[in-house]
Amino acid sequence: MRIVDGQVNVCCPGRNFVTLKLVTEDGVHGLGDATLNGRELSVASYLNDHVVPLLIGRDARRIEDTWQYLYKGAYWRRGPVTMAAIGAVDMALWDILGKTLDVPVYRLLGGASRDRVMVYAHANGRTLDDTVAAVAHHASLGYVAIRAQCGIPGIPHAYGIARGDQPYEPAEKNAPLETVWSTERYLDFVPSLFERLRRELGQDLHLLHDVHHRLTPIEAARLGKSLEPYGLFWMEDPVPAELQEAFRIIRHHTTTPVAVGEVFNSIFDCQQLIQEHLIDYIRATVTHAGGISHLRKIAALAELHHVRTGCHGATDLSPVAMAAALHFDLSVHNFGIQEHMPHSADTDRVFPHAYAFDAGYMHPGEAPGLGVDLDEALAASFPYERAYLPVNRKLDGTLHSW
Ligand code: KDG
Ligand code: MG
Repeated sequence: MRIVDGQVNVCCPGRNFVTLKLVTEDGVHGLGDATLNGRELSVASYLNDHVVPLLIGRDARRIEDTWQYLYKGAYWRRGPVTMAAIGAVDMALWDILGKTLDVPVYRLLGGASRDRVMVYAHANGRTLDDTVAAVAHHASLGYVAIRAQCGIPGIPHAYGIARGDQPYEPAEKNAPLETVWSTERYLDFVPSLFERLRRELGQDLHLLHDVHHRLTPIEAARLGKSLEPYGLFWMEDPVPAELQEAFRIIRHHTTTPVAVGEVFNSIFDCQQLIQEHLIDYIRATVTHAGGISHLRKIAALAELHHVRTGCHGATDLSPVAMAAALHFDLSVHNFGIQEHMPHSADTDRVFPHAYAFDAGYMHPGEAPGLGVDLDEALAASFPYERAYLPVNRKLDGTLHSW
């Protein structure tokens, strides 16, 4: 079953998406998500100029061999651009295999380990009142797990807070938004949010919070300790994770569970974090961590060390990634939770899909392959628009980690 064609689609139905489509000699096609928020065209070029020509004529069933060929054969290993490109090829090949065998991909991954996938919603507000109302609203939609982010008094544009009545979208058209940050104000304020959420909404909801790499290890330790009374499901990305051993400082001081990994692109980014039990949830995704094949290896390492999965699922991952993540989530034994930010109506029309949400849980559906398609004619009506993630500065003007 030879690959005879490969095309890269770039479209912007509200935000940019890069989608790889591989076609076999039998006319079967598979899709992979290659979206790298703010650097989309670099992956499109990597695929078009360097990867697709190598795939023509290869056997589409040799998924692992193709993965190794692209990873080891490049000489320049890892990195977000390379791994997003390899991830897209991997997803597309699993999609083709499922369609060829007429089964959903999760059946090829060992079958369902659970009947449905618990997801968490995003709730955010500019004030405490708004945020409590947003969490209550998402609970009324059936979500059993909700991430809460609140505006911080004295910090305009705190991370994760929607502007106006728009759904939250971090990328800005044309040039990055420059925001300011005060760790002192943040650390003083955040416990009051979770104190109110528990007081008004009770103990039953799983509550999550994303620190977005903003703290030093000892600051993160203080935050985790101050949030212990509110029993968070997790504290996400407390510090930038380039220095894995820094997580030991957080671990020494707090029992608040730690989640990390949405920016990781290989097992080597989390090897120490997992093997030394420094985290509780690994958030690497199918798109940025080399596809379903590589993410399964990360999950297998994590399973040995009592670490569960919690895949990134923001709207800058396309419905193709969402579908692939749900097949992975349903099958992998040490699944923890899946992030769910609903896509815009335009995005859902461009990518018709079989997966569905019901009362706080999702399922990938029973369609063969990944169960998602690309309406290329509709996608062409939403051309690419340059966009960037915000840049973050401290009050004194120096650049802060994202
Ligand atoms: O591209 C960056 C976004 O995906 C990121 O800002 C979202 O932190 C995020 C999350 O946890 O979903
Ligand atoms: Mg995050």
